[in-house]
Amino acid sequence: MEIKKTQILLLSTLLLSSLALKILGKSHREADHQLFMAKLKPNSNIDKSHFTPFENPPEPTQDGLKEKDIIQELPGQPPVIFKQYGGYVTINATAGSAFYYYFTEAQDPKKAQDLPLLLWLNGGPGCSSLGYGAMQELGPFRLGSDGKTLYKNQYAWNHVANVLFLESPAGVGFSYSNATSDLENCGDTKAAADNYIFLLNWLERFPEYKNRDFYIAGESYAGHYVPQLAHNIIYHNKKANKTIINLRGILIGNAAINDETDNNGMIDFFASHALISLESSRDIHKYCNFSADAETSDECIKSVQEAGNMVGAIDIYNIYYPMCLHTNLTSIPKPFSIMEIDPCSEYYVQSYFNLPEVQEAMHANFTKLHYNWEPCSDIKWGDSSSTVLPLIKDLMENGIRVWTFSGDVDGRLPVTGTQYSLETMNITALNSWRPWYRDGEVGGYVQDYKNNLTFATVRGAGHQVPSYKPDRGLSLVSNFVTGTPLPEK
Ligand SMILES: *[C@@H]1O[C@H](CO)[C@@H](O)[C@H](O)[C@H]1NC(C)=O
Ligand SMILES: *[C@@H]1O[C@H](CO)[C@@H](O)[C@H](O)[C@H]1NC(C)=O
Ligand SMILES: *[C@@H]1O[C@H](CO)[C@@H](O)[C@H](O)[C@H]1NC(C)=O
Ligand SMILES: *[C@@H]1O[C@H](CO)[C@@H](O)[C@H](O)[C@H]1NC(C)=O
Ligand SMILES: *[C@@H]1O[C@H](CO)[C@@H](O)[C@H](O)[C@H]1NC(C)=O
Ligand SMILES: *[C@@H]1O[C@H](CO)[C@@H](O)[C@H](O)[C@H]1NC(C)=O
Ligand SMILES: *[C@@H]1O[C@H](CO)[C@@H](O)[C@H](O)[C@H]1NC(C)=O
Ligand SMILES: CC(=O)N[C@H]1CO[C@H](CO)[C@@H](O)[C@@H]1O
Repeated sequence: MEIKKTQILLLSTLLLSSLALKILGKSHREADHQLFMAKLKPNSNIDKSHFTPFENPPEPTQDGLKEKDIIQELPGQPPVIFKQYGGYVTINATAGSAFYYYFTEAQDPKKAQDLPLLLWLNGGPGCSSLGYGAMQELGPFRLGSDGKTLYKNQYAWNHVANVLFLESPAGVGFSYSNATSDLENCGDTKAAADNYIFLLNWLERFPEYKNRDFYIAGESYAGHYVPQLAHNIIYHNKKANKTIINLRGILIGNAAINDETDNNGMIDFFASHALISLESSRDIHKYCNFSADAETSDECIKSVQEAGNMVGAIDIYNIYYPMCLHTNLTSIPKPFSIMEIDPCSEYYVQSYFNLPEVQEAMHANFTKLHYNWEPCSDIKWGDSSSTVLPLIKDLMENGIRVWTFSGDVDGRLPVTGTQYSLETMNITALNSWRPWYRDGEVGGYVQDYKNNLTFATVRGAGHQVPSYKPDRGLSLVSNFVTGTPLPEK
């Protein structure tokens, strides 16, 4: 393994500066930091080679009943007319592993049978799609500061799709394994294999979705999960010479897709947003080489340390947003606005999912796990490709729609990194960079490339785009699933 002290220091100093507060459970900030640390440490034994699909998925079985998974009502929720389901799908009966899913059918029940199926994955690795995606980003409800009251999210993505949230891999949220080896030995390859097995079995339980147009979406480290799962799907469809899963497209936001350009993009974003000095970024570029197997010089380490000291205690996941300074729940919920997510939301969510009545209503944790539900969990990560760009290219060549988007005030996996990554793919633009609109304002900028790749920014959004700009996020996904251009005015 190569020496990558640069990035260790970079990430420890820059990222942890945003961790002024210690959270009860692990937050996405820590999970994200931890993998990068581990991945870059000399002798980490993390395999960074290219992803390979797995070969022999077990025959899917229907080990549960859809009707038993119906969630009558989540504690504290306002009335809704769409159906919600939650429950477990066995992944490996020998190991005793099962994944928890939460499924929200389309808001308009009359449209549910015509709208596509969309799977949402959060990153980390180790972070919960229930805790982030469903409850703080694109799900139908958001939580109040009392940790009990749910509010409607009128920009929920189930306005345009039937949305499936999956806690993955085993050990994340309510998903578990009875074999401790599963928790000590995960990584990109196993996560993608288990996610594929999950889908095969879930579709047995919900057979009406078997031939439905299917999309996979996610953010952050799901920049690995999404193309890798998509790759498994395409691989097995081809191998069987039939459509086992009708994958039509992937949508990834502020996504980790190519270590070298992701890191260079982060430094340039810091500099161009005046979080570090220009001199500091010039030094880093002069002394550091972030490519997969470059050596690290002392000058590089020094320049990175200096940059780290400059950034200070901000949330680099949304560089202009307030930090969470008071983490306590309130007995009466604070005034709620869907347009301004409360920066302490993850504390409210953490409290909510640990309530026994919530777990019961959601059919979660019936095995009485011996640890609490956390927004992100410790999963030991053994393999993490240095790039997923070849997988993305392969998906495009197989006619899969690929949209990648960037909330443009995220400093962690910023718009610059994604632009650099796309540049290295040597793909051909079909049109020029243009603004797109929502409610008379520029929602962001967009450009289309040959073979169904679209790159869009979301103006003013941080790392979790639907949290910060829910209306613009809904525009994005609705044009994505219909395969139509973002509005030109
Ligand atoms: C299921 O788990 C067992 C025991 O941990 C393991 O030997 C086997 O390879 C797993 N099967 C699959 C398909 O992952
Ligand atoms: C895991 O173990 C518990 C307790 O023995 C059991 O109830 C559960 O069914 C097991 N999970 C799986 C997926 O086999
Ligand atoms: C794949 O299936 C199609 C029709 O379903 C058939 O024409 C073709 O020969 C099959 N290809 C292989 C390699 O089996
Ligand atoms: C960075 O390191 C890689 C691998 O050692 C090397 O191929 C590349 O030329 C270096 N880049 C620069 C700008 O020196
Ligand atoms: C938060 O809760 C803790 C423990 O209950 C308490 O000690 C502390 O005073 C509270 N802080 C605020 C700002 O209410
Ligand atoms: C599961 O339930 C047990 C017993 O109620 C509880 O102690 C534990 O925190 C719960 N764990 C999760 C992950 O929900
Ligand atoms: C980039 O694409 C062009 C046109 O498709 C091709 O001629 C060129 O060789 C490619 N370059 C690389 C580095 O792949
Ligand atoms: C669905 C879709 O947009 N398909 C397009 C994918 O890209 C090819 C080549 O650019 C087009 O011919 C398809 O129409």
